[in-house]
Amino acid sequence: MKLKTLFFVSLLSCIMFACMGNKVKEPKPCGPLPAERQIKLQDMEMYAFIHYSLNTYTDQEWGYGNESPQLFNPSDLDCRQWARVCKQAGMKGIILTAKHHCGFCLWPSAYTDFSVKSSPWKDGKGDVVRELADACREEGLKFAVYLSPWDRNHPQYGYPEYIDYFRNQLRELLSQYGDMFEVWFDGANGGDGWYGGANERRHIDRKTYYQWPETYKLIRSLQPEIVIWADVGTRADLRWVGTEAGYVGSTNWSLMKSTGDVPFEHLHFGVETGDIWVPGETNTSIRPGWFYHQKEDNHVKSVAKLMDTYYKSVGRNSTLLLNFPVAPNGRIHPTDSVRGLMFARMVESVFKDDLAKHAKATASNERGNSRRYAANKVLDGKADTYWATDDDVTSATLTLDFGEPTSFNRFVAEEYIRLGQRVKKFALDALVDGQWVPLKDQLVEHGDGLTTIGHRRIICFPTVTATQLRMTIVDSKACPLISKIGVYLAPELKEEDYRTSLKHSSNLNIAFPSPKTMLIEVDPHKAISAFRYFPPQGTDKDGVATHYSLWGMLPDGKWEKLGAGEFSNIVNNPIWQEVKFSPVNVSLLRFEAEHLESGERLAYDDVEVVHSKE
Ligand code: FUL
Repeated sequence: MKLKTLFFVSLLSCIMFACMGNKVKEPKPCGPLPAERQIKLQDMEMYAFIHYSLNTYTDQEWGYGNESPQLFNPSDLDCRQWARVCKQAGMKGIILTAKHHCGFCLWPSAYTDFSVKSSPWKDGKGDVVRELADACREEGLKFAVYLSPWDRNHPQYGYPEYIDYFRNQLRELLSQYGDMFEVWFDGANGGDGWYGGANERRHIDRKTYYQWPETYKLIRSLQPEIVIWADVGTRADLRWVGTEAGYVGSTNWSLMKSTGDVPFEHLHFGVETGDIWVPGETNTSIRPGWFYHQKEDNHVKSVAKLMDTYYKSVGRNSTLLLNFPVAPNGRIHPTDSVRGLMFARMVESVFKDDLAKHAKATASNERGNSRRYAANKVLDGKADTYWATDDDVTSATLTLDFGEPTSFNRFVAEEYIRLGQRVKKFALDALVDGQWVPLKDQLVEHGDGLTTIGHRRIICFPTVTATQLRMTIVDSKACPLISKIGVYLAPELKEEDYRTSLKHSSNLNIAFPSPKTMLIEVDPHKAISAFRYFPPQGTDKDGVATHYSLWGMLPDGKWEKLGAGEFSNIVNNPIWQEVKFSPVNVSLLRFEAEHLESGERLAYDDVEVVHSKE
């Protein structure tokens, strides 16, 4: 009799316990939520950009729109090589510049002759978009296109008729080449150009001219799952992070405001109180420029630099869009290809062995004391399970006990973002020889501690040997939901590995007779053939020359104009700029800033004069 009672009591408590687990309510969503297409994109983590156009043949970053299609004649164009290179670099898809600002189309558009149709390549019968779309499918990569809204070739750019042209081209691209994962609308808009021979400056209102809401409807009707990228205040799915240097803010909310201006701070850090879900995409090039330039063959980013970029993009709740330029022969340069491969190997080796896997996880609070939301859910490798606290608990600790002294220097955390991005601030401590030691993010620019997590946050710190690791959620918008914690030991990279060998040092005599004029003393006995300008590298753009003229003083004391023009894209990508001219002997160079991005005074980080035999 007694045994029977005991049996029923324990059965009852088992049932009650199980019911309790099931009865614990799922946390409520918090703030704006991601759409399925946005989650899929963030899960891709890294994908490639390919910049290729007439610029490849004119050695420019921005074509003016009057370049001859005859220049497009690659001897060895091989889209399969591009796809292989990108795949082995760990990229999950490729976005191709189907049309850059010069207006030249890499596909035979029915709406213009300014395309591969008019080039000698394959007797005008080729289609780069088709070849790359096929190559991507063969390699198991996703495919997407960049279609520049700004078109410096089109006669009607700036007028309403151009919008029909733009939409017709979009329709062609989005209906003839299969599924696309993203569509990229560059923000460089309006300015001077050829415009069918008008050779003038055309201004547009970035917010209204393109009628984005209508265009978005068209896109969604053609490709419902596509992710729309933009850098303006439109209701896009994905946002620019405000710089092309390869990093997003260490605080990075996947939220934006649906109305109002979009200042740099919003792009770079997201908006904690935002009302729409728009995660950041960090775009940068494996070389200084977006297009191929032979003079950059020795400036391909090092593996250390690429790892730094990875930590500051994928490791900061962003995706990484890494550009591989195609060389004039129609292939990705071997240096870029090998560097990409080494980068992927490094990412793989850092993250292959998760030291947290065999640790024991405990937490200061587990939602409803339920197993479903227990601390060990952060270690089960499943994306749809998570550790959660009770609704009213927005600060809590989660501790990993390794059981023995363990060395590590990387920490990974992921939030269950399907129910919103929540964590505002957290801290990490390691138990070293019985003492709790705080761990700081080595890569954070401002010392404001550890803030957001989102899709994935990676924290890098010098190697510690500890028996336990404690994550303290200091503040969260609602109960925190953490789906993964990982701990790794990466090879330490030395400080010098981070340098990109971009900075030259000159010892020229320089004077400023007026705020926008720079005079440089030159040896008149040595002919020179180029001048190089390295703009200021800080975040404010004061003093950056976007347009210039360059003059040389001849032996008779007269000034000769050696060049004039614009430094394309210098504001977003402040790399070395080169002005080439026929060899000449001069005693002085006069560099005039015809237009400054902001400020009143021409600024520079370095300048160089190239002697004609260099
Ligand atoms: C910029 C453009 O102006 C560059 O040429 C490049 O395409 C880059 C990805 O976006 O804003």
